[in-house]
Amino acid sequence: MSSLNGGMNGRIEDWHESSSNEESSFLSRVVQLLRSEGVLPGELESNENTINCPVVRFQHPAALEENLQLDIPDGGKGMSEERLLSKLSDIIKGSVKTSHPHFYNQLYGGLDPYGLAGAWITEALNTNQYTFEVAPSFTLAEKAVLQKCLKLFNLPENGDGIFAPGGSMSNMYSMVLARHHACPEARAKGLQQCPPLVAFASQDAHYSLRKGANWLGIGTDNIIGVPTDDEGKMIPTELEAAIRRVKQGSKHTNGCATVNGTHNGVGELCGKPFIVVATAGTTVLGSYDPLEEIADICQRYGIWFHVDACWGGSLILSKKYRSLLHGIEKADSVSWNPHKMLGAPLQCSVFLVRHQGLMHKCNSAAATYLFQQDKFYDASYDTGDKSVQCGRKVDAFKLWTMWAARGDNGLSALVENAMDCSRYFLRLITDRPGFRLVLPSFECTNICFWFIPPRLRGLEETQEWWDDLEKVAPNLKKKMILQGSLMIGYQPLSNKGLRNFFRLVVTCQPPPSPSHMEYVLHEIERLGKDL
Ligand code: ABU
Repeated sequence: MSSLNGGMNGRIEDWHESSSNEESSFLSRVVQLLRSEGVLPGELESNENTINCPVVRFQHPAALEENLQLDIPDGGKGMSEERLLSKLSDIIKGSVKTSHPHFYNQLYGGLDPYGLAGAWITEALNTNQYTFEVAPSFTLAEKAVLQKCLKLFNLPENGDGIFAPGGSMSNMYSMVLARHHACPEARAKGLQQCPPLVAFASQDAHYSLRKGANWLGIGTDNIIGVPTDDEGKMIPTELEAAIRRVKQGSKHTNGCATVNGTHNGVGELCGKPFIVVATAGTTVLGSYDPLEEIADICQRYGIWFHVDACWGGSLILSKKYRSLLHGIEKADSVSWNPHKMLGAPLQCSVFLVRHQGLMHKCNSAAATYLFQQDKFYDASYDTGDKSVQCGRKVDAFKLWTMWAARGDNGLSALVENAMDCSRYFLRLITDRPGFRLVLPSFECTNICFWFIPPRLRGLEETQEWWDDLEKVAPNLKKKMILQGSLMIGYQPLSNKGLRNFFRLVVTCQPPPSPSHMEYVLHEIERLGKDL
């Protein structure tokens, strides 16, 4: 094998033949490399507790940059296959193994092997989801899986939906549809045709709403952060009071509203309430807003009701836990990320809406070079015009493959196993010396806690004590990362006055077990005992 660099001597046919052989052998070697580096699902564990690869081999950015040497020289012929494979091996070694059983750092983790198969197929076919013409099978797969999702969330079967590039975009779809619902003139004439539009979400809601308010010209100050209770759930009476205040154009009397701890700088709060976003599974505490009550308020005031179920929506797959999402069937729109708890390959985010045709009305641009209405087939299968995107990946097929392979029961069993393991961890740390829960109980699979090292136990909890404890999580995290033995996230929650605490996120893949949970406990104690 000479190189991958396209050196062309002799006949073009010979070059084609030799380069396609080289490329296919290269692809096989890449798969072998992924396997040997423990990246592919199931490769990491030889048995329950023997893990043959660290979660991360951390290098500081400058050192990693120096070691990887990723600059591509100008001109030149390109690397030999051997050199490129060695470079790829270094890149993989320098990456976090998010499918490692001890990766609990984010609201995603692990990789469903069937989802990966779906992703590989779509990447290999390399098409665009915008028209039936170029994505016939995938258009139908998206239709089928959206139908299944509408049914799952008990939304009308003649509803609509789309796969979006991440939960933030799914939430933004809800905002643009709600804006269209409240003020259809905005689409053509701009926001100056509308009264000031005001959105409501809990103080613990996701930051994408602020980004959406900026992008859509709503203005971030026009999002009211509705207070949450001690468990992180939106308080319906506070929501209703805020809606009334805005409708009456009165002053916001109890200071400035905040969303996720960020000061909104709200002054005059007069305008038209156009959307309420409830959260089913908040980012940090995993709390579920009371959807039924919020739905009723939205109905009473004629406001669009969106449920951000990006994180916690997967619990609807389980008969045992779906009651947490009661009321979601009344939503105007829902977002749900199978790439989070379920382990669908990133990204896989579903946006669902109960109103047939509204996405098209709101988003259509009718490009005549893509969406010709005189096509020889049923052009209603060209779904791209209801999207804000032109180029769109075939994310639906990843979920289709997983769901087809596992069925409702298989997905439900995975979700229940993740819940069981998170409950087991909760039991392990409840009342255990050195551990303190942030909430008395948790609804989802994220468990939040402080670790109190031995030297800080049994002391009066003064301001200084908390100043000290606040440094424990980042220091312990540093040890985890440098040893590569575990990854768990930490954060403060300033709107609740909570200082740095850990958030352990249990996901469905690779299926966690009680011994994984025991490992986490012992690893925290081992790394934290001298802090
Ligand atoms: N979309 C929020 C996810 C952030 C996290 O993984 O914690």
